[in-house]
Amino acid sequence: MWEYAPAPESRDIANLKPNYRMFVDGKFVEGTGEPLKTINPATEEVLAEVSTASASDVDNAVKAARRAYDRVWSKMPGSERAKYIYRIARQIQERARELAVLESLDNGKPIKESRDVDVPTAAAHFFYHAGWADKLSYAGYGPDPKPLGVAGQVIPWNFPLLMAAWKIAPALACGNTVVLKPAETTPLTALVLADIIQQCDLPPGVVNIIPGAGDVGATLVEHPDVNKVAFTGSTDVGKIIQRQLAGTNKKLTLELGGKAANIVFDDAPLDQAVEGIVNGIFFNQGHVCCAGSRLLVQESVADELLEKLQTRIQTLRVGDPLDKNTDVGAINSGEQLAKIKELTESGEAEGAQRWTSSCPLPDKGFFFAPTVFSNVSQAMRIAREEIFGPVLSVLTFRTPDEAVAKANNTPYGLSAGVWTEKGSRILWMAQRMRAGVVWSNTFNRFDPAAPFGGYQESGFGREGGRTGLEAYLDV
Ligand code: TXE
Repeated sequence: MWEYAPAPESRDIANLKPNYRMFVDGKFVEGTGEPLKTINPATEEVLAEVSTASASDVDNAVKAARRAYDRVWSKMPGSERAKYIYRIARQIQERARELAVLESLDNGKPIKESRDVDVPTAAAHFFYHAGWADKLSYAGYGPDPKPLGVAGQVIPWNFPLLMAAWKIAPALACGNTVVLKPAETTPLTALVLADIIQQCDLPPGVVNIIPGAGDVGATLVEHPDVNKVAFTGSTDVGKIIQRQLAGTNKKLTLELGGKAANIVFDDAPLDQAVEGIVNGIFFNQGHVCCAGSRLLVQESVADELLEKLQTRIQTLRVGDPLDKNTDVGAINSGEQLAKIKELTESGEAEGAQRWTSSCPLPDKGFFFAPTVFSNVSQAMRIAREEIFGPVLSVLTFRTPDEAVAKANNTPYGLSAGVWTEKGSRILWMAQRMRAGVVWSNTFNRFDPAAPFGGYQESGFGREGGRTGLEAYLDV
């Protein structure tokens, strides 16, 4: 039925099964959609077969969520909900190794990232929101604010477990129930999370997890009994959903693409900046909506910085995601690899100068060597479009005003970085940039207490922090 042969030890740690069922009304059940095969992008081998939801399965999941909402979850005191959410957080910690290995197998990200970032941050998200569950009266929205009902949530493949945590934790804390659809290329850790939720004895129907492709997502978001839709993914699909929901009274939050500027001034500590630039664009192979994909460097230090950067990038190891020394893992899918190749070819055709790390790449699997483009102009596609891969476009500027103008010259607006020793300049820049988060002298820092979200085509609504609760409460 399936062909699968990873190293036995990784299969054991990941507790990998040959097939996975979907989670509806507290039980694992066979979906009636066409099963999907999820592959290991580092080997192109099939990892597991996964049940998918048909339209009637989506309906059953929403009905289960509605029953759980009406009968149990919305009536339960916040202090009781908090206990369940804490349990989930603890279980994620208990099963951290299994989750990290499975995430790296299914997604292709380096194990040191799934181990040190994805899994602990997912647990932190549940801990943080458990803390809110019994304190919603103090969130500033009046005493005892009401939940919205059933949340339909659709997530992408770049942070499969973490995105599930970002979506589920605040929804549960506020008293909503959930139907979540993971991405078709990375459904496995969400299904382990379903197992955790079952082990934690959450009332049946409070969380339902239904794998499938985009059509399942579309059926879910337009289901008439869904009250709130939360989507993270491409701007194109975000716009489709926005149109689909026009005229309904569903509450919607969208977290979409980005083309962040990482801005380095001439007074910045350059070696530290190099680390931040590398982390900004090569973390998770650049499959990050807030990736620092445009480096804006002040002209007087541009040559020096570029040289330091190339030297550092040469040391990055690309390869087996399960090797703890790997810095850059596999591209999540053949389609994504083709998109990255097409955009980098456009960069060369439009006259940018391409530099590629000479690190060896594995023979099999979807890999792409870290790449830097210099002599990039703002009109080029590589400066405007989200590549979502390990590709950095370098532009220069002379004055802070020019830096702000170039940083804001994008249809997106999710994040930005500023590297300078001058505190006043950090604040000056942060006030002028249209970006949901501005990091200074660091990049890609995530904290459940900090609201995250975008301007313009990066979407709307915030996730995390007190502000993030608004998305799941009738304020
Ligand atoms: O995204 P999709 P894809 C960007 C990134 C990437 C590009 C394409 O630039 O290269 O998008 O990626 C579900 N109704 N981002 O094609 O299609 C789908 O099944 C409801 C940035 O993978 O948006 C999956 O679960 N749902 C982004 C999820 O949407 C639908 C992360 C995302 O898939 C649907 C991912 C529909 N009509 C990609 N069609 C970020 N913000 O981080 C698809 N889906």
